[in-house]
Amino acid sequence: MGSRAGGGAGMFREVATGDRRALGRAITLVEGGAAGAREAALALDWPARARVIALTGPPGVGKSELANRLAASLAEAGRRVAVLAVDPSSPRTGGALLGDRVRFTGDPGAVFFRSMAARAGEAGLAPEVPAVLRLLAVGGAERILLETAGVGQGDDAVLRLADLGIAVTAAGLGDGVQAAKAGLFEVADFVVVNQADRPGAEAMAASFRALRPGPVFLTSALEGTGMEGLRAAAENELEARPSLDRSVPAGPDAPDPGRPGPAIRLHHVGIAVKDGGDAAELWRELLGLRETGRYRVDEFGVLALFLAPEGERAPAGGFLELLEPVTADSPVARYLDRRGEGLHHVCFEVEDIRETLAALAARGVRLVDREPRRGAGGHLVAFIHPASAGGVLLELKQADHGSPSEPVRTG
Ligand SMILES: Nc1nc2c(ncn2[C@@H]2O[C@H](COP(=O)(O)OP(=O)(O)OP(=O)(O)O)[C@@H](O)[C@H]2O)c(=O)[nH]1
Ligand SMILES: [Mg+2]
Repeated sequence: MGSRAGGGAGMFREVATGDRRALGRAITLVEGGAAGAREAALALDWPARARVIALTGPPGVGKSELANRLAASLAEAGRRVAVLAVDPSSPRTGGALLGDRVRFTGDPGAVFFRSMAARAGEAGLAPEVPAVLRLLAVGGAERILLETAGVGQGDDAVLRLADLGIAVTAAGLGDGVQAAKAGLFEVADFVVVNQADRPGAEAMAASFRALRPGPVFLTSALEGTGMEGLRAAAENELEARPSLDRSVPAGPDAPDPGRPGPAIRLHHVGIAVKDGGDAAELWRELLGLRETGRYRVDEFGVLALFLAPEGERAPAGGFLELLEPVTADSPVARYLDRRGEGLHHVCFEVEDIRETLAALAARGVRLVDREPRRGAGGHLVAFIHPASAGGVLLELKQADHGSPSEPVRTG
């Protein structure tokens, strides 16, 4: 595939030779908003060898330190590495390769470090980030570590730029697990509990393991422990999964592939089960379905496990949802008592759940919920009575148009 806009290769010809000063200058041009620079960088072809690992999480948990350690570990394993820290509080390194604490015995030329100011008050990522990533990739990096801070809305945007998303938190961060429920820690591929040298790290890692299906790592970036395991797992995961399709640039400038969505689509089929783990194993053996997320939904007294075909994190054809009751008065517990395991409900996503409920009520449809309730992942859902739906318990869910790469956190 050739460059989409002729200027890209020309303006940044030297970057592709691996010349670091040329790379530094190119990034400065993009960062400074030089005319045509961002477009030219975005027009460069993404080299297939280059993969992006995002490190994101609350301020001060040790992301920079961890990025340095991981970069050193990758470089010692023979990778060419770039670190891009998008962070106002990142120390200006003045060209230093790695933080002082990191003793690095590999080829000093193997790591390129760059920090970029995050624009104050701007939600999400600076629009320059996708262009700078492309320059780093063209400049020869095989692994690009992208560090960003934050826990609020829009943080998961960074995960859409990455082949592998790592959410970092730290022991002793009191509300860490609470914040995790908000989303970032659910959608990240890996969770790292850093500062394992401090009390409470093990317990925190255990709570994350209970909360999410993906791997959870304990590290001390200060002492350098846990790094080899993290590096090896990251490399394995990158090997196992296909590269992001970067033929269309992602990021703030990219068209949102989730909008506009269809007015209505099948989201999942719910199955009542006695034991979610056993049922997940059954479906894995039967059809190779994999768990993409699990949620304790107190509103309904259930543990909900979402399954999808391997490699699909937001299957267009819908999920399978396994519902295991966790309280005796859960509707699913009553269902199991009466009818045993089996099909429980079908869920469709709709554009505007309140509007749909009002329209159905106006037509005399029997609703279980007149007002939406909070289902798995905090999404708005409502049930329609089987008496009005051909004997099927029907769930409606407010569509959220998550990007295709983002697991849908819902029930
Ligand atoms: N005890 C301990 N301290 C750590 C560890 N990792 C980092 N720190 C310290 O925590 C502080 C913050 O580390 P950074 O790496 O700057 O954290 P950060 O997440 O990048 O912070 P921001 O970029 O400001 O969001 C520093 O003083 C580090 O030395 C660790 O594993 N254990
Ligand atoms: Mg930092």
